[in-house]
Order: sequence, then C-alpha cells, then structure tokens
Amino acid sequence: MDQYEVPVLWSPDTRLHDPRNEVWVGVPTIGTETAARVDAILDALDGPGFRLVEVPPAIDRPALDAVHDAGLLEFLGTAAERWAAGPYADLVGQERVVPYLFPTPAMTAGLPARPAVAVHADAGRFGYDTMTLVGPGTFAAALAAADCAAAAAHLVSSGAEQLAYALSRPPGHHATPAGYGGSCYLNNAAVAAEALRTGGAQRVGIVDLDAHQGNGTAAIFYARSDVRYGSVHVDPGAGWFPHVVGYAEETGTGDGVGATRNLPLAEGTGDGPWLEAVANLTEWVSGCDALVVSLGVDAAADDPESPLLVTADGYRDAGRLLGGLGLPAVVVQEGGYHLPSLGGLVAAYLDGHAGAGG
Ligand code: SP5
Ligand code: ZN
Repeated sequence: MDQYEVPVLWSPDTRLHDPRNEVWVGVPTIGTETAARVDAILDALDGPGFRLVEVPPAIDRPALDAVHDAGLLEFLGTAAERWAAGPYADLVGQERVVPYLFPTPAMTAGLPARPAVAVHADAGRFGYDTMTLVGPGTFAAALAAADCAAAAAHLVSSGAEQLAYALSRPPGHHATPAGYGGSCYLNNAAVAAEALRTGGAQRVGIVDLDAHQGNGTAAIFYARSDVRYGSVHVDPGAGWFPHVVGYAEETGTGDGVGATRNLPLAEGTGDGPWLEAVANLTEWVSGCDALVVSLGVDAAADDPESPLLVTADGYRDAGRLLGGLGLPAVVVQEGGYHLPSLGGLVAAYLDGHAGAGG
C-alpha cells in the first residue's frame, strides 16, 4: 500500500514575525519563537510521506472574526505603525511594542478603562504579558499562520484529505478572544475548529499536546458545547505558564459545562503517563465529527521551555492514538523550540497519525 501523503500547509509570510527579544522579569532575553522554526520543520517534512502546499493570503476572514474581537484585530493591525510613529526607538532603542501598564481591576477599580492614546499604555489592554512583542511583520505573519490553519481545515472539510498539517507560526493557543500573549497573537487552532464547524462538522474535538495549557483556545470555547477542548500539559500549579489557569477543575461553563478537560502533569513526566493522558483525551473526543490537534512539541525532553520528558517515540504513539480515531483531522503547529529536534518531533507525530489510517 502506498504511504499516505500528508499535505503540509505553509506560507513564507509566517517568517515575517521577528520577536527579537522577549521581556522576561523586566529583562530583554533572546526570543525563542523564531522564524528558523519554520525552516527546521520544512526541512524535516520535505520528503516522502509529505507534500508541501503554499497557502495564499486571507482565505477565511469569517472564521477569524468568529474567534477574535474586532478590537484585538484592530490593535494588532495598527500597533507596529503606532509604535514606529512614537519616540521609542530614539529614546530607548525599543523597536517592538511592549506593554507598559495593564489596566486590570487592580488599576481601574471598577471604573471603565479607556483606550489609552499612548500605544505603550494601550498595549496592556490586549497584550497580557511582556514576553510577546509586536513588530513590523508580526500581524502579517500571524494572519498567514491563521490562513494555514484555515486552509488545512478547508482541505479536510471538502473531503479532499482525511488529514492536513498546518505549519502555523507564530503559534496560537494562548491567544484569547481579546488578548495576545505566550508568543501567540491569533488562535490558529480555534480558526481551524471554527472552519471545520462551518464546513459541516457538528462537533469538533480539540486535543492540545503542547507542554503548556492552551488558555486561549480554552477561553474561546469555554461556554460552547459544540467544540470540546482537552489538554495535557505541565501543571500550572507547579509554577508554569499560563500559571493562573489550566487547572483540572476548569471544565466549562453554561452550555459548555463538561466540554473542557485539563490534564495537568507533574514536572519530569515522561512518555508513559503522558500517553495515558493522551489516550484519555482521545477516548473523550471519539464521538466528535472532526478533530483538531494543537501540536506543540515542547513537551519533548530536549525542549528548553518545559520540564516534561516526552520522546519522539512518545509523539509518534500520540499520533497513532489520535489517528486511530479515523476522524477527519487538522493538525496545527503550536510550540517547540529546540531547533535540532523540532522537525523530527513533528514528523514523528504526523507519521504516527497518518500510519494509523487517520
Ligand atoms: C506556544 C508556546 O509554547 N508558548 C510558550 C509560552 C510560555 N513561555 C514562557 C516563557 C517563560 C520564560 N522562559 C525563560 C525566559 C528566558 N528567555
Ligand atoms: Zn508551549
């Protein structure tokens, strides 16, 4: 039997975002979510079993508008220009949008927070951390990443493919309806889920394998019963991003009660218990009509951003579990920061998924 060829939806525009620095505890550190990640993954997937497909721009704006508030899209679309028009480069050499204050209830104390005229003060209305900077190419890259996810969903919805992989970058699962953070600007996996719904799937299951809980995706679907969100991740209660959410007690609200499942794991967890959690989520989404996998590979042992110890074989087995469902599936790239092993981990997952007949 011929090996199934997995379509790899990608766009050169995803390289346009250059974070340069991430401001961590007040100090600029070297950004880890770099454009080189795209090329590391392309290199690993440029061969038998995969087919590269370049995605044209702006293919599903309705899905994006369904996922995000207009205010966030407007801010991200104009922030870099506003910043460049300000004094920041000359005054302090800062060429990226960095929030200066956060208008949380601690500041506003019940008063309405007005949009700030100064962009450094306005940024905290949408940006929720200091790690996730906006530069000249950020919005174009984020749109291209969302386009890759939408294109993958369209391929699957049309019946042309049973499995499609979106090489989305920057990643998306920390982007909330009205907020960006955690190296994420637009929620690519949510765009894929929304596009699958519009394309005819009554119930979509999202399984998030990134080392960090996808608080953005969880928030977007928290009150909905038509999209299940399940995540296996390092325990935020042990001091890991996103720190304040991602706990097992969060199971949905309103119509969405029971449609969110968080499976936090202890630092140092390896393949065995991680795969048990993946199997739990696999069974949980088995009644859905379509599947979205948020494929972060930062749970890998070599990754600098998490303390989980999953191997490439672990990712391959996760692919076998989820592919074994036989559901139409869109796999969307999330995190993964160890350039030497990144591409191989993605290939291992996709190989397992496709090989399972998915
Ligand atoms: C999509 C994704 O994987 N986002 C990662 C979000 C977590 N980032 C938290 C980074 C914490 C600081 N890491 C060390 C900083 C030194 N550069
Ligand atoms: Zn992550």
